[in-house]
Amino acid sequence: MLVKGSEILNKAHQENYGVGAFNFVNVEMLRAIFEAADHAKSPLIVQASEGAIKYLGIDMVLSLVHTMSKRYPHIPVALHLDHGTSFESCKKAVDAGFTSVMIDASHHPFKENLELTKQVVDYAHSKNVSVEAELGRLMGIEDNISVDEKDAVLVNPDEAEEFVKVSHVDYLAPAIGTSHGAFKFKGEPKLDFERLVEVKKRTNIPLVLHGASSIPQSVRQAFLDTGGDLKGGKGVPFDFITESIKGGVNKINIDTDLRLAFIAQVRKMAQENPAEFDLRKYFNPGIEAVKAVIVERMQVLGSADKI
Ligand code: TD4
Ligand code: CA
Ligand code: ZN
Repeated sequence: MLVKGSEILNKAHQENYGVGAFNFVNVEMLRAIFEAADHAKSPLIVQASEGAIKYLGIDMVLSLVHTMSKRYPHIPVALHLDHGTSFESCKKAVDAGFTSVMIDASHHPFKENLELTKQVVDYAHSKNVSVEAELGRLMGIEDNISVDEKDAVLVNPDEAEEFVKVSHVDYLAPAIGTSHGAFKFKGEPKLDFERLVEVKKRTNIPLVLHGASSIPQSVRQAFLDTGGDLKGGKGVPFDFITESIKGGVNKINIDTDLRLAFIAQVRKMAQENPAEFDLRKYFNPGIEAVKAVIVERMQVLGSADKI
């Protein structure tokens, strides 16, 4: 059943577990995500970026998600706009039937971020839709980064407290050292958990971890085995994910792991069966691989067996 985002995340916040927010750009990814949630008996957040909406068309996004949520009526699912860049973009998603939107104005000065977030919250709440906002920059941090540099890119807990109080935003993504994609950390993975705990204490709402793909060994190996190039890429280790959830994170954004897992299977099929041109033979192994990644992750997050 399609529900508003805060219905899923407030429960996770009260009971201290994480819910995966998985990006999709096609039927195959969306099927894998729903089939995994069904298997793991987990609540679910599916999210579309503005790029995904451009690729599929917003009408297609809605009809795919409606179809899948009817197919699995026992799964509580929220449809979320990932990294909305403007009021108009968020309004379009709300009007189309999304049940959660993110306004990402974190690159603006604090006051402007707050004003824009407030505007989105006012509109979204009038339509019973939840809102996520972001504070700080998504950027890897290193061991030798100075306190001043850290303060410039990571969330400021005082600001977080004021931001949540004034904006009435439903959940907040505080920058604590992650970034998108496969190249999150130059050296060893490092996150500012102290800052996270402080933000949770001051805000007491569900928090969001962006850039939360882990690139576990199985995903890395499958990608490399088929000739993929990951260079020095690495993800957020599972024990960091667990630690983040302990520190108050409830929404965990995962895209890169799904992309890597899917593409490895497509590439494998192409290499092993050069005469094959039935699309389904390429995509079915991709769906199965993505499903396995998600089922395992739902266990790590603690959302498995919650429905
Ligand atoms: O918000 N996200 C997903 C970002 C998706 C970007 O999509 P476009 O290419 O369409 O812009 C995350 O936080 C995912 O983090 P990850 O660690 O999986 O990269
Ligand atoms: Ca941002
Ligand atoms: Zn993100």
